[in-house]
Amino acid sequence: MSDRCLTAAIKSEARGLGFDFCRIVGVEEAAHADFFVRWLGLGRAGEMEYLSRHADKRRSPALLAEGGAPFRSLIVLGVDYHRFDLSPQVLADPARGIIARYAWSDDYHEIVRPLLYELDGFVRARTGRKTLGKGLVDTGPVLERDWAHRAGLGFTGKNCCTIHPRQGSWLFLATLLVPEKLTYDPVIDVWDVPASSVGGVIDGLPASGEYGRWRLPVNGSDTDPGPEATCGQCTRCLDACPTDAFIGPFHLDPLRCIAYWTIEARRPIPRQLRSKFGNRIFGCDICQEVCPWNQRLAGRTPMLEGLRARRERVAPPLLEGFDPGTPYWLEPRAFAERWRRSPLKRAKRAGMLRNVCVALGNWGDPAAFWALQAASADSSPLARGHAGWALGQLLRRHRDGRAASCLRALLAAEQDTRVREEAAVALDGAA
Ligand code: B12
Repeated sequence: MSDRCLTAAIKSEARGLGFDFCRIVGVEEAAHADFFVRWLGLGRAGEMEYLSRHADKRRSPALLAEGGAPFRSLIVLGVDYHRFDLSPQVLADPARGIIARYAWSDDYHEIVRPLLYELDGFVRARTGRKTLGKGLVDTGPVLERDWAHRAGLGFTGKNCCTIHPRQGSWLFLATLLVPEKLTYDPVIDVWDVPASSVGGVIDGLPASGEYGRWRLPVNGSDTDPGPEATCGQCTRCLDACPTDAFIGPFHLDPLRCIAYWTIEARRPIPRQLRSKFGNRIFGCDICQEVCPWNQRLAGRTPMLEGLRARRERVAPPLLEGFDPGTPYWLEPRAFAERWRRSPLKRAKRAGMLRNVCVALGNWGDPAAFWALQAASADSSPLARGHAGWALGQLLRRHRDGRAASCLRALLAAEQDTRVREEAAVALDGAA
């Protein structure tokens, strides 16, 4: 089979397996490997220690071949996960906890990874290769957005996200490395975006008629992508971030990012950030929700069954998980059952209870008292500490005597120094 036929067969198979996008590039050095090293050096990875491993492989994915022939081709795949948008009323309802879109379905890692190996099996069946390719979806040392950009699957926006000019940025990325030489997609430095796909004039972006040929900052520098950057002068994502997590375009500091704290971090959320989290209890989509490239999308049904949004995972009422009938924030078994196959499992029950306490504190309604009282007696010090903070919010706003007694009781009985400190600060702050 010629390179060209094999490439066409792979793309058609990828589509058949449920991938929305498939572009192929030759393996070379990652374009922003140096930026990544500097980013790590600034301590941006926080608790995500896995990011500092295998620096050489992250720079040169060819090195990921273990024993077999070196990888020559990188197949970049995209799965569209845009289902529907939440109404502004739901988004702003402080009594609900908003979950990031990517987590509305079952865990994409578990669904997409086997498909990568199915795709690899398809290639092996045609080439007779005995060794395995390497399939990665968020799971290995590959700068996935760099490769998506390089392969022309989308461009990197100022919010760091890979944006497809027709589908927006609600995309999962995945890569499959194989030793076969394939026919590579041309590097795109001029996108052909039909003016009709852009709904009217958007502030800071060129008028729709100007979209026909819109240059990518393929050779732009880290700090100055130049006037031809695909985000134009638009800075909505940078401006909308409630925690000011963007140091500048293309540069996020996770230690200020709601997604980092609510998904990855096991430590307490810094007190000065908590009030800015609003009702986001797992991940955050704000820098994508405001992006003009995401404003003109129609919802769609996923090709992959497992990636269907499950309504009960979108914006659950904050108090639901404390109800004796559905105590999923309080009881490990109820948590495991309610969030089976969900990406929320990554934060673990204690991490989720921490996040929910922050949202309850931000809601600040006296109705949250009994839930916070239960959380203040939880087995996890992380949860107890954040319950203390949230009780402090009730006390501060409503002079809620129940909150004050609960905090005093917590302070009297607590052994953990951090939790004691939270309770003391909460009582002090309200004094
Ligand atoms: C660690 C990680 C995080 C961290 C750090 C994110 C970050 N921006 O660094 C945290 C926990 C905060 C996070 C959050 C989210 N993540 Co995340 N995350 C990752 C992971 C595992 C590694 C990313 C990484 O290496 N970060 C280090 C920084 C330096 O790299 P980067 O953000 O990719 O930035 C690139 C650009 O800034 C570029 N760059 C720098 N300067 C310049 C200049 C120019 C001109 C250009 C063009 C590019 C450029 O270089 C970098 C390398 O490519 C990837 C999977 C993977 N293996 O790549 C998923 C991944 C990036 N995450 C993903 C998702 C979905 C999210 C969230 C939307 C989840 C949510 N709703 O809460 C948010 C989005 C936050 C954001 N705006 O980035 C998707 C993104 C898909 C997409 N369309 O872009 C990925 C690819 C996972 C996947 N397989 O689908 N994530």
